Amino acid sequence: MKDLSLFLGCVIPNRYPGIEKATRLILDRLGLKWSELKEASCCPAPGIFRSFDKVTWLTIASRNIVLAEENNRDLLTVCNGCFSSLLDANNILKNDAALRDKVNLHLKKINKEYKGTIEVRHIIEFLSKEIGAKNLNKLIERPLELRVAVHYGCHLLKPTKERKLGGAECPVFFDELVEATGAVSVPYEGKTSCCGAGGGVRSAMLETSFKMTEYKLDRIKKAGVDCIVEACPFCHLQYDGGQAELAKSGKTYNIPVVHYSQLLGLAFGYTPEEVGLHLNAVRSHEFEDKIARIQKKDTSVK
Ligand code: 9S8
Ligand code: 9S8
Ligand code: COM
Repeated sequence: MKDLSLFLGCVIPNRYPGIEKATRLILDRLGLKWSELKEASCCPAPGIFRSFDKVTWLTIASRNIVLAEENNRDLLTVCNGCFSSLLDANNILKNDAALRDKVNLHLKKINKEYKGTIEVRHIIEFLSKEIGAKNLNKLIERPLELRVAVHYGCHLLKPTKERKLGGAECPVFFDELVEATGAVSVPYEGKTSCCGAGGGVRSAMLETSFKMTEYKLDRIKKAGVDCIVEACPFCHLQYDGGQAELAKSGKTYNIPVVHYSQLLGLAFGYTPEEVGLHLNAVRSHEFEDKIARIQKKDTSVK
């Protein structure tokens, strides 16, 4: 396995820097060899660029991939959209010589060349395949007694043929990692449906996108959970910012939204502030008190 280049994308640095902090903390704690990918651009966002112009999408994506190739590192994403864009671009460019030539003509103008020497990973599939839920569980210091609604997000699962993660209808790999922290993944209706943000829906049809979010939040609320856990900052933004928006028209949910990097950070004993939960629009003191109580109780095996 190669060392890792961490690809942050746009939403984390601009909106939820706490997710970046949490990711740095957990990668170090896991003893992984990683560094941030310098000079990266937008992946670019798959729902927008890929839908409009294939060669432009592939060229921008390939530049990011080449930056990692130059360091001989695999790309690690912490966003479903970035994973989708970079993984699909990498697969296409590895297998389609004609498109590879087209893209390389553009890259030549900035003295770069796509070679196809690295892999694109997502934090959830990486932890699931390279460490495994059982091993991860052994590293947990503060088992989190929480009821959690896991949101996979579309791009982590689909298209299933390329993701190779065991199907999109009843996936378990993310739930297993969540349960490795001591939490319980609570089933709910519509679990694998979209949060409402992706595919340009949030940008083009904000109202429709919030209707989809409301659909999810109603069902998540019914399940009675302490928080939502996702692994995509765009889903994070949609659930967190979306609740703040919906509250303006009198719909309050007050369900904290937690990226998996933050959840694992909490289970490693980092405080809610250290993993950046205070940067969410929706803050629940009940939730933060619960985490504080869990963290005071020393349950680590001596
Ligand atoms: S980069 Fe630019 S808009 Fe975003 S966060 Fe994830 S998908 Fe890739
Ligand atoms: S779900 Fe549907 S397209 Fe997506 S992955 Fe993240 S944002 Fe939420
Ligand atoms: C969603 C990314 S994670 S995009 O809006 O489909 O590009």
